[in-house]
Amino acid sequence: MKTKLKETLAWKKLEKHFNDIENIHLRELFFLDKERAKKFTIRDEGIYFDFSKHRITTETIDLLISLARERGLEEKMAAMFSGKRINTTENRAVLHVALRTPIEEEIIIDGHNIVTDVHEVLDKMDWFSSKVRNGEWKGFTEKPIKNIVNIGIGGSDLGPVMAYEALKYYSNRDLEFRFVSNVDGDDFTEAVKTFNPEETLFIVSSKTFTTLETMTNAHTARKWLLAALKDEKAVARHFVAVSTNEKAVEAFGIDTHNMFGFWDWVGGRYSMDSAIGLSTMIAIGAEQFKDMLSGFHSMDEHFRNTPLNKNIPVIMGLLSVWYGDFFNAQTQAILPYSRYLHRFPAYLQQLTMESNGKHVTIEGNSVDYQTSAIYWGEPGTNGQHSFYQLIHQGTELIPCDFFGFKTSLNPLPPHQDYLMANVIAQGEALAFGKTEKELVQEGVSAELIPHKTFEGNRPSSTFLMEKLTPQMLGKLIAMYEHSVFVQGVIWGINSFDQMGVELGKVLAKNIIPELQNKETALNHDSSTNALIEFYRK
Ligand code: G6Q
Repeated sequence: MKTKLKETLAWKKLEKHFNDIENIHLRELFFLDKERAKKFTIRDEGIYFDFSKHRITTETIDLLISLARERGLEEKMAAMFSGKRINTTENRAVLHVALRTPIEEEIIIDGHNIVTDVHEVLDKMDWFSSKVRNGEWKGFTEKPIKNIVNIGIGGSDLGPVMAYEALKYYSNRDLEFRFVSNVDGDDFTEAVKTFNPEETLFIVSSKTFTTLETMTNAHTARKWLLAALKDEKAVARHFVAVSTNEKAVEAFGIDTHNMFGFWDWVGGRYSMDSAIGLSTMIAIGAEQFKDMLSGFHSMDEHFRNTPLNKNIPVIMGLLSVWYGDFFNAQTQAILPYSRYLHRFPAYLQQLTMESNGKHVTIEGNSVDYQTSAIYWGEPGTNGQHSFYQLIHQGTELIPCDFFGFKTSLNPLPPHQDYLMANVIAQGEALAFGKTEKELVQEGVSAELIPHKTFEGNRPSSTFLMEKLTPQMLGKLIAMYEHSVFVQGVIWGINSFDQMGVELGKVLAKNIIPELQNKETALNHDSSTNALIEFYRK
C-alpha cells in the first residue's frame, strides 16, 4: 500500500531529481558554482552552518521545502507551539518550548498560563541550588553538602549527564557530581565509593517515580545513607525528588517540600531544561542555567519565525530525510570537536531514535519508507584514529555533523589550531577525496593506488560557533529537538511517544519473580526458559 508521503507531488519530483543528481560529484558541484559555499551556509543564532558539502543543488532544497509544506510543517509547528495535543497516542500536548519561555510571555492551556508554573519551579530550583552551592543546605549532621548524586535513567539521566559534562568549565568545582542510572549494582557502588554520606545529596529524578532502575537505586541510596546516619529523619536533608508523581514521592518518604515538579506535556527526552536539570543548575548556578534556557528559547524563536530555506533545524531535518529516503543512508554520525561534548552523541541518540524510530504513521499505517537513521558518534579527533576509516573508504554512506568552536575555553597553544585544522580537513577530505591522478602526481606506486584512493562525495554539515557557553549548548540542543520534529512531520509519525521503551519496562517485571523464586514454572520459549534456568542454578 502506498502511503500519503510517497503520493505527494514533491516526493515524486524528488524521486526524479534524485535520479538526475545521484551521480554528480561534489567536486563538480563546487567547480560549477563558485558561490556554492555562500549559497549553502546559514549564519544565524551565532552558528555558522555550512551545508554546502551535501549532495544537493538549489533545486533539492526547493523540492524538500515544498515537501515540508505539503506535509503541513508550518501548521504542525503552530500546533505544537500553541499546545495542541499533538502526541495523539498519549493524548498530550508537547510543550518543552514552554520550559524556556520568558515570564513576560503566555502559553494558555485549558485556560491556565503554564509559563507561570514553569517560572515558579525555576524559582524554587534557584532557591534550592543557591543554598547547596553556598553551603547553607546542611546534611543531617550539619555538614554542608559536597557531593550530588543524580539518580535517574533515560530522559532523566542522559540530559543531566551530558549538560554537566558539556558545561563542566562553568561548574562549581567544590562540588562533586555523579550520575547513577544503571540497575547494575556496580553503578551505585562505584558512584558513592569515596563519598561521605553526611555530605551527600541524592536527587531522585523520575517523571513517573515508578521506573524500576531508578526506584531500585533510590532505595539502595536510602539504605546506604541510613546505615551511616541511623535516623529516618536524615532522609529529608539528603534526598530531593524531581517528578510529576507527588503521591509516589511522598510514599518513598521524601518531603514534598523537597520535590520539584514538572508536567505531562514534557517528554522525558525533552526534559533536561525542566526540573530534571536540577543537578545542572546546582553545578553551574541559576544565572548560567537561565543563560542556557535563553539559548533554547532563542533557537525556538529562530525555528518558529525564520523562512524555511534559512531555518537551521528545518534544513537539518530535511537533509536527514534526503539521505535516509533517497540515498538509503542508514546512519548519521555526530562528531563534536570538543572534549566537553563527549556525551552529546549519546544524548542525541535518545532524542533522535526514541523520537523517530517508529514504523507506523500517526494513523497507524505501516510506513513504506525509512524513518530515523541510527545516530552515533564520538568526539572528533579520537574518532579519526578509529572509525573514520569506514566513513572515508567503507561501503556505507554516512552523513556527518561536525562541530567546532573558534575559541577554546582552555587556551593551550597550539592545541586549538590543531583541533580546528582537523575538523575542517575532515569535511574537505570526505567531500573531495583523493583521486588517482593526484596519487600518480605524488608518485604513489600503481599497486597502492586503489588502496589510497578516496572517492570523496561523502556528505557533511559543519557547525562552527564562537565558544561553548551555556547559551550555545541550549541552542544546539533545541536545534536538534526541532530538526527531529521536522523529520517526524515529513514521515507522518508521532515523535513524542515511546512504546518500544515501555515494553522493556514490562517484560523485565515478569521475569524478576521467576529469578527470585526458583520453583516458579516457566512458560516462555525454550531459549528464554533455558537462560532463566542457567541463572537459577
Ligand atoms: C524518554 C523516555 C524514557 C524515560 C525513562 C525514565 O523520553 O520516556 O527514557 O525518560 O524511562 O522515566 P522516568 O523519568 O519516568 O523514570
